[in-house]
Amino acid sequence: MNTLISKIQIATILCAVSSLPLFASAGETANTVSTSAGETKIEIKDFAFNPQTITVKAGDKITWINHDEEPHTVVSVEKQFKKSSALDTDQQFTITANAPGTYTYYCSVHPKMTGTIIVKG
Ligand SMILES: [Cu+2]
Repeated sequence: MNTLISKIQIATILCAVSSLPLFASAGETANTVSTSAGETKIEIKDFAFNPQTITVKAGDKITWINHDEEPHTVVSVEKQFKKSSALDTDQQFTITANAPGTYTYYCSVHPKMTGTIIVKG
């Protein structure tokens, strides 16, 4: 019995380790595509903004989409853009990045959720 359990545990660990590089490369690909399109998407999932930090050009659009079952908001720490309403599942919120600078934001429902937007001129 003990042997069986430890074999399953080893298999689980190996599986988790081997899948890590796949996730990393998938994320890089998505970043490149969305940045070149002039519209960047930020997914809200598992109580986190993903990607947490983005770099865009002035004039680009930024859209958040909530994939959680919980409502989330997008609120600028220094009120640099209008805050969103509470986003329900699959709801989106879009802003246009104007003045170059660094914008930090958070979710007012879950203040530990934070993200950063860097707008280049
Ligand atoms: Cu939230």
